[in-house]
Amino acid sequence: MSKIIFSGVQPTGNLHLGNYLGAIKNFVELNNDKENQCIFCVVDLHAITVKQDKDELKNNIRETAATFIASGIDTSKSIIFNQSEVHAHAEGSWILSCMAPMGWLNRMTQFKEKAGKDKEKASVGLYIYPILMASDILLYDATHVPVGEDQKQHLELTRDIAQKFNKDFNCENFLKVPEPLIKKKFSRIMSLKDGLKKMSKSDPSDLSRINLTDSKDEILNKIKKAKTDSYPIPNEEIKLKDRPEAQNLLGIYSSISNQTLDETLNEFGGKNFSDLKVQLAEILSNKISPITKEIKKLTNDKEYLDKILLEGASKAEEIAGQKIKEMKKIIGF
Ligand code: AQP
Repeated sequence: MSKIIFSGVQPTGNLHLGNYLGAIKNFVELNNDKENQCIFCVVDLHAITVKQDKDELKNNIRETAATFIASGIDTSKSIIFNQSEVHAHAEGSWILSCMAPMGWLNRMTQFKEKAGKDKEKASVGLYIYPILMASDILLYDATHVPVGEDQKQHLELTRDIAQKFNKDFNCENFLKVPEPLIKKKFSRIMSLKDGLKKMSKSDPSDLSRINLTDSKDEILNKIKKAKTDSYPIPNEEIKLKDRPEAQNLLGIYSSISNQTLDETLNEFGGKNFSDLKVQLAEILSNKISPITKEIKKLTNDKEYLDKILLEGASKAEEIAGQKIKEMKKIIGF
């Protein structure tokens, strides 16, 4: 059976190596499999769960679409669109909000992390963010959802919501229960400054992440300054226990080189981090620079990007529009 793949990325700027290795690199592999129907969404409705600057948001939407294309997603095969152009996403989100119990949402760790100590001031949108995500996925009958490890809990919630809807309305299998596609290894890339913190767009320190728009010199400088520890690189994975920064750099090297951690440890075991850093900066530059160049070229052609997004939205609308119609009928509207 062919797979229907759905995933999204927020247009919140600073797309980084974590987004690439955790998600976008997988999108490209899935796009390259002829059997798959892939739908990749710039989730701008999710982005506004925290305050956005109007002009920056517009640019970030285009830049996220440009990153998909520059990384290798073929728009003649896969659909790329932005969420706010397809009304069914917001409508579906409301319907699903009315069936998802608060208790399920209260368990979501991303909300707790992002809302921080002052939960009272966090937007309601941030709280129901995972329901919009469920709506995105379920409207396309997605069979598989490629995401980084940080989104695992939201996908489990999506599965629960789909099952509850089908049960509540006695419509077995109407909402398809999707499978997460999360890489077993290197699915959470950590900050270059703190191996216990996720690499993230909103980290105030630019040195904590490799942006997909960084120059070779910036990559070199960031890798050089990346936190390590004072022990040499071990030969065995077990000896990486309690060494989060070492694990992260070796994981990044393995992931970007498409090799196992064992192979990386064979290559660098016994050496110093300075040796690893030289080679890591080089391979990162070689892999990322062509993408960076293409992102820059594409973002200069706004008309082209807008056309791709509009065409994608029209194809997405055909699928999601039909599903929401059926969903409303089931409910009794
Ligand atoms: N550090 C990461 N490692 C692996 N995968 C990651 N992803 C994000 N960070 C990492 C995956 O990238 C996809 C898109 O994520 P997003 O658009 O939700 O963005 P984000 O980077 O998590 O950024 P936020 O939420 O805008 O910013 P922060 O985290 O700074 O508050 C997803 O598949 C995600 O798993």
